[in-house]
Amino acid sequence: MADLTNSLFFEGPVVLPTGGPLYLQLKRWIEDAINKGAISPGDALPSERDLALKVDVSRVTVRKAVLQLVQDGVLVQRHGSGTFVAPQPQRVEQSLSQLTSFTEDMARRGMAVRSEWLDRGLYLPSPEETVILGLSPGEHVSRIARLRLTGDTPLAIERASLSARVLPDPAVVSDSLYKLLERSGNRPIRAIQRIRAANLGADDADLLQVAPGSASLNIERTSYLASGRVIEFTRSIYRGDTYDFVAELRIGDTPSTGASKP
Ligand code: 16G
Repeated sequence: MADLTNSLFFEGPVVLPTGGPLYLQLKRWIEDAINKGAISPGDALPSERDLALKVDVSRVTVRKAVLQLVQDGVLVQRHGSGTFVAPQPQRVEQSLSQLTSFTEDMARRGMAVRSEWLDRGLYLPSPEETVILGLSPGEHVSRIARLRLTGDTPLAIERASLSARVLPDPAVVSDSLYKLLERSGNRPIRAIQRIRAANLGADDADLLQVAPGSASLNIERTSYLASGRVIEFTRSIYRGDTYDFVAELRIGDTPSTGASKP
C-alpha cells in the first residue's frame, strides 16, 4: 500500500477537468487518476491538507469531493488511519456451459455466500412473467429478490420469478433456491441465458456499493425442467468489476470452408 504524497499522483502541476463546481472537478480528477492506474486499490489518499495545498483549493472543497467518492464506493475511510482507494474485490470466473447455482459457484471457489433479502412475496404476474412462465389465468407468481454477497462484498442482485404452484411460500427459501427446488424434484436441468452490458442506475449501484453508472452484466436466465416446462425466470445484475463469464467453444461438426460448391 503506497502513500501517495510524493508519488506519480503528485508529479507535475495538477490540471483539473473543466466545467461544474470545483469539488466535482476535483472528484473527476481523482477518479481519472484511479482509472488510469496512477493510484491503485488500497492506496492511501494524501491528507486533506496536502491535497488542498497541491491542488490549490480549499479544504472544504477537498472534503466535499472525498465525501462524494466515499458515498460512490470509490474511496473508503478508516477511522484513525485515513482515506484509501476502495479495494477491488477478487474477480470470479463463471462457466457458461454448466447450469449451477450461485451458492454452488461460490462454494467451488471456497467462498462463503450470504443473501440479503430485497423482497419476497406472492404477486399478480406481469404479462411478461405470464408468458415466460406459462402461467394459467389467475395463477400467482412467487418473486424473490436478493442481494448476493461474499463476506461484505456484494456481487450481484438477483430477482427471480417462479410460479406460485412451484413455490407457494417464498419465505421458505433460506440459503439456496436450487437446493430447495431439488428437494421437490423441480431443479432445472437446462437454461437459456441472455447477457448484456449495462450501466448501473443509482439504486442498484448503491446496493452493489459501486459508483452510479459503473459497468454491470445483466443476465436473464430462463430455466427448464426435463419436461420442457419453464421453472424459473431470473434477472440478475452482476458487478462488471467482479465477474468473468467463461465459455468453452468447439469447432462445429461440419466446418464451412467458405468455398462455394460447383
Ligand atoms: C444463479 C442463477 C440464478 C439462480 C441462482 C440460484 C445466474 C446468472 N443466475 O445465480 O438464475 O436463481 O443461481 O442460486 O447464474 P441459489 O441456489 O444459490 O439460490
